[in-house]
Amino acid sequence: MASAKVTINSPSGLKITIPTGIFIDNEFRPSLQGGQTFESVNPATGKTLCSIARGSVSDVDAAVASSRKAYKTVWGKKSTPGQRAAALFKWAELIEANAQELAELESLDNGKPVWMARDFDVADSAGCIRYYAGLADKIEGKTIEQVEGEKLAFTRVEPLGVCGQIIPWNYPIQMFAWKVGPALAAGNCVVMKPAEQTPLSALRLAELSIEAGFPPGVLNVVNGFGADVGDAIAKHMDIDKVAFTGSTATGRRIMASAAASNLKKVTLELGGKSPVVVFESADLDQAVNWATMGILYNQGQDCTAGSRLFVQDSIYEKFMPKLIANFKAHKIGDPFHPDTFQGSQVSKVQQERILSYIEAGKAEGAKVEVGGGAWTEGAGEFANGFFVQPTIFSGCKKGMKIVDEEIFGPVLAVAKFSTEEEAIQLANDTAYGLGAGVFSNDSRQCMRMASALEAGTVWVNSYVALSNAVPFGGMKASGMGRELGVDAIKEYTQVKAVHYNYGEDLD
Ligand code: TXE
Repeated sequence: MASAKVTINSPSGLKITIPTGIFIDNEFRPSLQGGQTFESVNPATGKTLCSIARGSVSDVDAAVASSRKAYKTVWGKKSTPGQRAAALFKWAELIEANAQELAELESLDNGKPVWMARDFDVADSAGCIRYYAGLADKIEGKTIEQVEGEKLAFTRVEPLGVCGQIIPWNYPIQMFAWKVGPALAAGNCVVMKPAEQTPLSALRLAELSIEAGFPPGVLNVVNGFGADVGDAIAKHMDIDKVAFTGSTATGRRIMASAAASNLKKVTLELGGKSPVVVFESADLDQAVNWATMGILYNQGQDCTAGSRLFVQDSIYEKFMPKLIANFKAHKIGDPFHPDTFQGSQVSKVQQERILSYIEAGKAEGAKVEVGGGAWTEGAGEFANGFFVQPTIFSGCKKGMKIVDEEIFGPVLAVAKFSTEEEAIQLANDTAYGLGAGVFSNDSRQCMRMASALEAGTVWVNSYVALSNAVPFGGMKASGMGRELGVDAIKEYTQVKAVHYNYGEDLD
């Protein structure tokens, strides 16, 4: 059985105490299936961090019943926007007040550098929740004047009800915030399933949500595995919407389960194989810096990772040595060291998956310019961690696995192009459509590219940085629906039309 709380001794000296149970009705409980548990591992050392409750189908049923009750009695139409905003604002404040502890917990569970987790993941998550707190009282319908007779038509924008949310392990706190922020602000109740690789920060966020003042049942968190907890959410007959971020294969399964059960609404944020195009007029040093950040940020475990780089042939020879030097300068290793840019991959499974792609790249004839294997040299106490060297392949072509498939690691595939038309053709030649980058000092060319690139987000002369106010999501096989910005509210509300007759009698 999961103990109620566990204390993790952080390398910084901080003692981090978290609840370990399944979070239902503002309480942490053992799993209904025999109190079963699972372990969470620190990927930087390979050592077990702690053991926590492992949810089952029965726990999902209990969480959904709790959320449905809260929706009908205290949240949804029984709450005011002001109440929802107040709890969200308070939660954001508590997240900021606990930023260092949350960042260390995230780093221990995920492998990313602590400074990155604190200054970006945690800071942006508090900002995201605050953004949606501010939107809670700005959700509006409209009146429609063009109706015949003495009638008025207007729309109400209403919450959906109970939303299931299934998130991945690459940005555990941030994916949590992106999903719950708009859902709760709009009046929905949530059953959240964190990824089994990174279950810990969600437990602390849930604990803080009690202090923030959310009534029991508004937010429930069921940790566990995809095949049972995730699948039960996707198939549930009393969940009104499922929001998912993860692999394209799992996204397909979730959509099929939603269709086969109660036709719940579905939004999907899936994988990518995003292109970055560098034209000859670009500021090369800036393009090198952003392109490096675009693939190495978060150990390359980013759905918008700029994993295909296209460099105009006229600048290729000047560009590549700068890029290689930049990769070599990135410090890899101890996630608690403030100079570390690249920590560990999230798990052994992911490390092995990335290494197998690197081997495929070599076998298929691409040239390794830098990196090309696991990082072990000088690893010291991190020798059993799941690190991968920042790797660049040149001479990459369509048909190679490293060009066609999402690697989700610090591996960049580089190719040359000569004309703008060719760059557009190469960039769009993928099933995915999540992100794209263009570097050029020709503003007309930048605008042409922003229009031509088939991606939900196009960065011009930058890469990877997002804003809570700007919609984010995929075209093509990268998914459907948008997160962040006002657009995300639309994904958590439904429009009801009201025809109001104030004078026309029927004889
Ligand atoms: O993903 P999964 P995995 C990509 C990336 C990575 C690959 C595999 O390429 O290498 O996916 O990662 C839950 N029903 N991305 O296997 O399986 C699971 O428990 C319902 C890109 O970890 O998609 C977890 O909570 N849920 C991505 C979540 O889905 C299920 C981020 C994601 O896991 C389920 C992560 C099921 N049948 C991986 N099976 C991005 N877009 O950012 C699993 N899950």
